[in-house]
Amino acid sequence: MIIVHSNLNTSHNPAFEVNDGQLVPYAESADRATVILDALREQAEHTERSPRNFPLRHILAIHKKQYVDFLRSASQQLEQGAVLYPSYFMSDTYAPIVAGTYIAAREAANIALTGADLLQNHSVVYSLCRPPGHHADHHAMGGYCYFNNAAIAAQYLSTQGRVAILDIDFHHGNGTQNAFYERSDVTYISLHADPRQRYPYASGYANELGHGAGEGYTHNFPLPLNTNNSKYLHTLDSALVQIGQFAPDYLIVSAGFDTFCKDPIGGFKLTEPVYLQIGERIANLAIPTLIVQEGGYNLDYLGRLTQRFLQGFSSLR
Ligand code: SP5
Ligand code: ZN
Repeated sequence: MIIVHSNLNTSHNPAFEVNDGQLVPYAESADRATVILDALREQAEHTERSPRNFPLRHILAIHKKQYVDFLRSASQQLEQGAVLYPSYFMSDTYAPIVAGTYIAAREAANIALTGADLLQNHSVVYSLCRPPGHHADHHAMGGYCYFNNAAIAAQYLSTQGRVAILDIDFHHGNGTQNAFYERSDVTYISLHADPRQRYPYASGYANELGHGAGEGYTHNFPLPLNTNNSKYLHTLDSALVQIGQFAPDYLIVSAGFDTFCKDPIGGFKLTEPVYLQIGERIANLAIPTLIVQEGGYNLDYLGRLTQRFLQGFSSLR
């Protein structure tokens, strides 16, 4: 497997998030990328690549210019250790700005774009993006996300073919859904916790199916808390049927491992071995696939879960 990653992610390092008015340790820590990379380095079969720098216009194709400018200047003006919660361009209390946020978020988008580019020569690529992206909206950061890495890669690939996005993070990818809600050339399909019960609450319902030209090209599969392996795999199969019918040229997987039973902020009951099966079933579609890292917060297991999931794609290599 080709793995695209960068050390620049560590410059984004908020110490806390605000949860119900309380400061709690930031779940989306820089250690996440480290434990994933360490685990993948234990497996001999991977090739590491560094991202190249793509022009800003690829980010501006998904995000409003004023938002991108604000994030850059706000971030660059902060002292080391300072934290900013702006009153605009922010959809919740889970995405504070620190001094290194812009550098890390820009690099995460470059990691996704580099991965997308590598699909010219490889049938599957893993982009180890951090910070994650699927909650980042047209002009708002939120849910640990700043730039929508998967949406930026999808937009980039959509100039060369039809793109399906499969989002298997525990949380609904509201930002990604919004980016393509009125388009028929990019389909968004997501399995996630019932938004009546978990973040992002306001979207991810089964009756959100797209709008205008995009009607019928968004599909949400909300699942109740405590969903187990068999129910999850059964629902995944329905989602994969939708993708097969769309017959995409490219597949982007927004891969979050916060569906794991021991995830500190999740609420499903998936166990370690099932991630191999999830990977295998997706790989069976036999579509050129970019895997983009989203959530997953149990640092003791995150590396192993990523290993198992990527192992499922061995047939595509
Ligand atoms: C990319 C991604 O997975 N974003 C998730 C955003 C979820 N935000 C709400 C989480 C609230 C959990 N608060 C932490 C409590 C620690 N005990
Ligand atoms: Zn998540």
